[in-house]
Amino acid sequence: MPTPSTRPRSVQFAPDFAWGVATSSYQIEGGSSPDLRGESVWDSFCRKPGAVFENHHGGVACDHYNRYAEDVRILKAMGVKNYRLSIMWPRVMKEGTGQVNAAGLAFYDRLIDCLLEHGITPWVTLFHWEYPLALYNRGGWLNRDSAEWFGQYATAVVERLSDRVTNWMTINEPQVFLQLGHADGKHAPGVQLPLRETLLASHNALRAHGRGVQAIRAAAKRPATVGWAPVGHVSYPIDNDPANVDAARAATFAITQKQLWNNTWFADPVCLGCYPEDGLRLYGSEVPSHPVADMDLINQKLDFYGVNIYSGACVQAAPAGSATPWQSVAAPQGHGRNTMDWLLAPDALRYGPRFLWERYRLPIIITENGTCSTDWVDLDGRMLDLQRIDYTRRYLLALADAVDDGTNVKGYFHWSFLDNFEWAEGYKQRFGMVHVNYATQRRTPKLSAWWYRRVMQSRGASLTEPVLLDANAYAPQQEHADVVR
Ligand code: IFM
Repeated sequence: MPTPSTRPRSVQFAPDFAWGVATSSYQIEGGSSPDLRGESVWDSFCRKPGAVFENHHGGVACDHYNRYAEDVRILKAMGVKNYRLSIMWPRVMKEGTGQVNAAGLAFYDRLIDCLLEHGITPWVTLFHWEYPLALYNRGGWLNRDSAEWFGQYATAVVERLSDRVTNWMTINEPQVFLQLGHADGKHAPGVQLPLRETLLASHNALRAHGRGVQAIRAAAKRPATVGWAPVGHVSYPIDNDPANVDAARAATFAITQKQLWNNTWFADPVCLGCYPEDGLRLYGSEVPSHPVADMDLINQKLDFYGVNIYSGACVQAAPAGSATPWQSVAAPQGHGRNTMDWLLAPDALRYGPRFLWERYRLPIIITENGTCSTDWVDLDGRMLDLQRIDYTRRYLLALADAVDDGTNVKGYFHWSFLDNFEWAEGYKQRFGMVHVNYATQRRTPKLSAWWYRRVMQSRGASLTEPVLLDANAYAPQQEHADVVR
């Protein structure tokens, strides 16, 4: 552990590979006064004392609502050509359904126009966890109408933006908002429902995904490229011995526990039109019955499989007669971990995309990958985030291995562009390539921002070069001056 990767001696991603960075609305926008938008479950969750680290909330966050033009200039200086953002449902419809909030859609209009003026292609996610509070009070994801409510919202967004936006994602990380939010109570809405109800909520969220795809295809003014962005829950092999690779594949697609941290309970219905047999057996009578037509709704044709991969679990083939064909391989003592305690596991980005491509035959886009730290700007005004660079370099080299293995990977979005509100961790964890001082809202691109610029410009070729410690080596000094006020 981990696999001594067969690193290619030279790396070169395809010319049409989509390089980018990602954010989400509540995590960066601010602009939260009642005249600007309605409330989501995250607004109310953050008001619960102790729910979020030091009672932080996203009321102001990075003030991107007011500073988006400056942020787009930074994206441009970083050489970013693709930007994944999300739309906040209660900003578009304060009550979640019915009347459209003109000010809300106008904000996304301005943002999209600004991106396009700077030569940056928007990739838009419709749901990154801000479920409208008004609809939560009507049953939330437990209410079957959720799918239709989401469809109406999606239609309003697509009607307005699809003359300029062609890349769409429906829902982000259903495993997280359903398991952490509805079973563990650690994310909004902060409830601990029994398995039967979390499975019902999951089923309705999947129906909403399907309804969202339909809405995008029906309302799009230009040909739409549609995907989603679930968590990639990856097991990877200790080495590339075929028996260990088979074991890792089996572990990646298994459901072994009565909770939602898995791939197939979500991806099989979306991509194959059925719930997986092992999940049906394990969850048993807890699985809510549903009309057959629900699967047709969920199983809409997608153009890509977006996936968010940060870490993974190392496995090897188990001895014959074991309960499962794989067994865990413990990380060596002191193995790299980030400040969220997530294990460094670059080979998750080699084998995760490969296994998903093999099973679902949809082009893969890494819609999120990155790491956190507790960065601060040094006395010389620099932010030398060498661990983020090394993490990203290792993962991108592993992704290059995936491509060499024959995996159809079409893009990579680093999480995140800006430091931002990291949900229950508040502002403690910093995932950005650009540091944000939340007291002054000053942005300081970290060394990783300039390093990544060179990676994107060289289509990955620079990944095999040693890392330089001077931002000027990656971007002309004037460009730093332009974005650092
Ligand atoms: O910040 C989150 C993001 O909202 C969803 N994916 C994981 C990121 C890091 O935890």
